[in-house]
Amino acid sequence: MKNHGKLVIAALLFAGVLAIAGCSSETSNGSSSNVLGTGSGAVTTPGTGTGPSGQPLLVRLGTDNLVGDDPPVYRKLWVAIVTDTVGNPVSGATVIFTLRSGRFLKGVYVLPPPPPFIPQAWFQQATVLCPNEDLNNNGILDPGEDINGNGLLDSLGHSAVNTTGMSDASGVARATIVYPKDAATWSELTLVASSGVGTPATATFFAVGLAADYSNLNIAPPGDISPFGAGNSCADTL
Ligand SMILES: [Ca+2]
Ligand SMILES: [Ca+2]
Repeated sequence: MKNHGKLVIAALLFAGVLAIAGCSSETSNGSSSNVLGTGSGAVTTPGTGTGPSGQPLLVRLGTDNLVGDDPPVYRKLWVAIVTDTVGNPVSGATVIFTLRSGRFLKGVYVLPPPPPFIPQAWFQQATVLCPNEDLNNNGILDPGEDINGNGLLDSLGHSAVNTTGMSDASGVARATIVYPKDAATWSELTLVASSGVGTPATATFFAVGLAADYSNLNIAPPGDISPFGAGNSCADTL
């Protein structure tokens, strides 16, 4: 019981990080609406590679606080910055993008405590943070990996990314990650970017949601119940 309490507290603290908000008026699909993300909490590692003429490259991943609103999916834009070893852009480098699924949260969204509590938006009440079942990251269910016993790897299959991007004159190659809205804030992803031969750059984060989708207290937000369940154990699908 004591351990369970600690888990809940840890998950709630983590969820609090996800609830950071900002403002914006730009979208990726041309429409004009609030596209504020709910915060990424991303952890990134730089990468190395080789360019079109075999020269050594540096590759780093980054993003902003926006998310494209294209119901029923979100489109989250990341960029790989491709430079030579002294920071000058390298154009025409092909960057290969892949996605790995990570950990996932169970829980529900609840109404916020009354004012003066802020923000007055749907509040993520996570019950447990579960490990990625794909222990060896091969995308295949291997013996011993199905912790919750549903015959599937969790949390695979909630997102997609374009296969490649070409760096432009500023050294920018773009990756658009698409996922259904109800996976936002519950699923962790790792974006991997490689170019030529080297160590790929990575960014690990929980899929962000659009703040406006969580701000109307009269309308349930997407993923009001986590697609992974609302129980407090990683050993079942409740
Ligand atoms: Ca596996
Ligand atoms: Ca499973």
